[in-house]
Amino acid sequence: MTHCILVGAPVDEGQRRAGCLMGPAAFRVAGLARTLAELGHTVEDRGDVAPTHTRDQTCANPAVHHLPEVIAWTEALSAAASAAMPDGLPIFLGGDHSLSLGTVSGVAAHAKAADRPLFVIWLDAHSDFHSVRTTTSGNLHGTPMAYAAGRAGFEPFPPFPAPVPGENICMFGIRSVDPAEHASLEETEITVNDMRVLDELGIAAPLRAFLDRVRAQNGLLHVSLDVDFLDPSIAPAVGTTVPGGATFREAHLVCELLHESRLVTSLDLVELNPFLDERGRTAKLMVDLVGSLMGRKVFDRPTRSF
Ligand code: 4U7
Ligand code: MN
Ligand code: MN
Ligand code: MN
Repeated sequence: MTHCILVGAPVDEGQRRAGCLMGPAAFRVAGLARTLAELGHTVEDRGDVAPTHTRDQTCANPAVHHLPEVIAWTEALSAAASAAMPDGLPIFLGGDHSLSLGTVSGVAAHAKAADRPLFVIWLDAHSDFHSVRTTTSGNLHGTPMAYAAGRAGFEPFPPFPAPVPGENICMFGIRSVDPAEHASLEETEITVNDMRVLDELGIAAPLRAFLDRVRAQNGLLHVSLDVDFLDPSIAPAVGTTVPGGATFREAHLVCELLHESRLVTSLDLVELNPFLDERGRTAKLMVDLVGSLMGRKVFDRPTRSF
């Protein structure tokens, strides 16, 4: 039994297609709390975070938009995340992926205080490895993984509390990487399991290998699930569709293995744009995946020793 803490993060300013702000409401309507309760967990809904004030920040890259708003969200969500961590397993309901600038900050601050290493699993079509300087779209939802890794070029943002070492970061589902992200990723130890890797090896072997490392180091594990990790044919409610994504079964297997590991300590659900959904199917699929991540299974398997 886990104490699950729902934290709404209706962030829309990290990209240009309005609608992600309705995400937290859609997750609630799709039955997230009920799904968790039916699995035997306790659920506490802390409502939606709201940034209190914006300051007049600027940066040298003219493409960047909504910078003060995204910084204000980062500060508010970082505080909400570090406050929730000691109390249970926070599930952050997005909101676009710029919310992870804040959630991973707060989780990293908590990990530092607890003197435990932080590991991050990034389930996404994109690597989100731009800095504020390199982004050409100016959409800050393309930057959070670089911020958490301590990459340079985030000057207007608060310094990241405890950068996550590259060896502690593992990406899955990647199939859209911009040249500047590519160059920068090459200089890191981050494991990028792109779709080619998943096609050849399947998702289980590389995921287990990473989970083994988290366990060996008694790490905290943050999982960030972007809707576009999934193939757009099963998850249409997203602004940045990229063909060739994870299938229904692959996504469920990831979640089942994550549950079996018992290692996950925080979770982002991001980029759901309910305005683009078809009768709530994407919201329902995401809730279903959380169900698998939190213990729903058809049969008990003898737990494989990791
Ligand atoms: B998401 C992109 F150019 N790289 O920077 C950019 F392809 O959170 C996409 O993963 C970013 O959905 C996608 O705008 C951010 C683009
Ligand atoms: Mn993303
Ligand atoms: Mn993405
Ligand atoms: Mn997106």
